[in-house]
Amino acid sequence: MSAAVTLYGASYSVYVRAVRMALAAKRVAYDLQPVDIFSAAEDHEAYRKLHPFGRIPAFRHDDFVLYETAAINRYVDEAFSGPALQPAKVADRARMVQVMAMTDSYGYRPLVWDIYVERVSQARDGKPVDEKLIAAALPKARTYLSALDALKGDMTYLVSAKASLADFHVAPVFGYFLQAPEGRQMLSEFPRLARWWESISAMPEWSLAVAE
Ligand SMILES: N[C@@H](CCC(=O)N[C@@H](CS)C(=O)NCC(=O)O)C(=O)O
Repeated sequence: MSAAVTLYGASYSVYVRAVRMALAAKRVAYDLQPVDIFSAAEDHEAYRKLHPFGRIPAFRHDDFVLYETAAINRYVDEAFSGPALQPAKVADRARMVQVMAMTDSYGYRPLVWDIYVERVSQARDGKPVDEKLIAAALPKARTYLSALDALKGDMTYLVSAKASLADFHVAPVFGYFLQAPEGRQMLSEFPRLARWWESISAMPEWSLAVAE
């Protein structure tokens, strides 16, 4: 019998990983239905019925279909028992939403695409590396890390003393950024974020999220 919960996507995707972290934290069993959105060989026409914008992930719980990671993770937290993944205090919950939105708007592109993909993935595939793109992304990445560091302050996790959906949203972005030497160098400028990365990447949720 298939699980009531299906996550559509690929294990390499930062957004799929964010949802897998939440599902792991809530101990929800799920099927990971492979959708390799970047594969030209796959026909994604059927998938577009689930996600009209053709991004991953999409999510199904029985008959309920949802896309957009922030919405999926909020649903996962509220629909299933287990530890609360959103802070109890109104202000902390607002911070959580802020951190997730600023990661989407200002972090994902420079850290993952402009720095990790150019420096690590393109080089690994023997493709030309766009040094200008990397150089232009570095100040954007520093602004993002600086803002994240200021919001986190001395708390253990990004928006409260406990890991929340904000941490699960950001961790996969760091997971790629830190594979680039520029990412590791920049993190060393932010010791509080470096300690956060040590904590979050040691969580079983992280290992489960990146598993093939
Ligand atoms: N806003 C979407 C973003 C999802 C997204 O951009 N996923 C990437 C993979 S990490 C994707 O599907 N990219 C395919 C493309 O850009 O064509 C969400 O929150 O789920």
